[in-house]
This record gives sequence, C-alpha cells and structure tokens, in this order.
Amino acid sequence: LGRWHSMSGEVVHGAARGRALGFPTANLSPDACGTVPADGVYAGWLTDEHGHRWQAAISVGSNPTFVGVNRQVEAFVIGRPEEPVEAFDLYGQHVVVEFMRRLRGMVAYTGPEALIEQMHQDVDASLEIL
Ligand code: FMN
Repeated sequence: LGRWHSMSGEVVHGAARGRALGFPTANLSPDACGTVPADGVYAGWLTDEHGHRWQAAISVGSNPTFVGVNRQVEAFVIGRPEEPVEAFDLYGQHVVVEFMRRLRGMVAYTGPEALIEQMHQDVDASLEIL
C-alpha cells in the first residue's frame, strides 16, 4: 500500500493493570478509526497530539491472560519519560498508531510473570526492528 497500516483514535482508560505489570499502555478508544489488524503483538509507532513520534510495542487482542476484556488495541510506548509524570499523559489525546511488523500471536499465559517476561522480549524485538 506504500505506507504502514495505521489506526487513529482517542486514548482511553483500560483496566489500569498495565502499570502494575510495569508496562503501562495507551488504550485506543473502541471507536478508533481504521481496520483492527489480526490479534497479536506488533512493533510500531505512536504519534501523540504534539506530533511526537514514539517507538511502541502494540498489543491487539482480548488479553486472554486475564478474563472479561473486549478486543482492544493498546500501545506500550518505549522509552517514555518517567519524570515529570504529568508531562507524559496520553489520556484524552488523539493519537495515531502505526503497525510496522507483527511479532507474534496473542497468548493466554498462566499468570502475569510469564507475560511480563514475554513483554520484555517484545520490547527488545521491537527496538531491533524500529
Ligand atoms: N496480554 C495477553 O493476555 N497475552 C499476551 O500475549 C499479551 N502480549 C502483550 C504484549 C505487549 C507488548 C503488550 C504491551 C501487552 C500485551 N498484552 C498481552 C496485554 C496485557 O495483558 C495488557 O496490556 C494488560 O493487561 C494491561 O491492560 P490495561 O491497559 O487494560 O490495563
């Protein structure tokens, strides 16, 4: 198509579990624009309202490690500034998420530890690709 697949939409609050896992994510609103790609994990980019383009590891799926979640698109921004926290608040912002390469499918892990370990590997793989 001559460009990366992308989706755009508002960042909304998720289950707020990501922060506890050490991987806070920007969840795209369910009415975001663009076709949702197949469930899985992708290396890509998130561009915020200020035009800043961040490297990201993106998850598409129903988070089967946990129960009761509708399919969602969420991006973990790699190398987000930690301080000050207010300076990096994506909630309510209209963002664009670009998908560059699919890394793997969604996996239902038996617990958060295995998922956390895998997410570290996903971030490493994303950085190599991006
Ligand atoms: N959830 C899964 O159940 N299985 C996965 O394989 C999986 N892979 C992920 C990979 C990455 C890089 C990221 C950022 C998330 C992944 N997730 C996966 C989604 C997490 O379960 C989700 O981010 C977490 O539950 C926080 O959800 P919340 O934003 O609604 O709080």
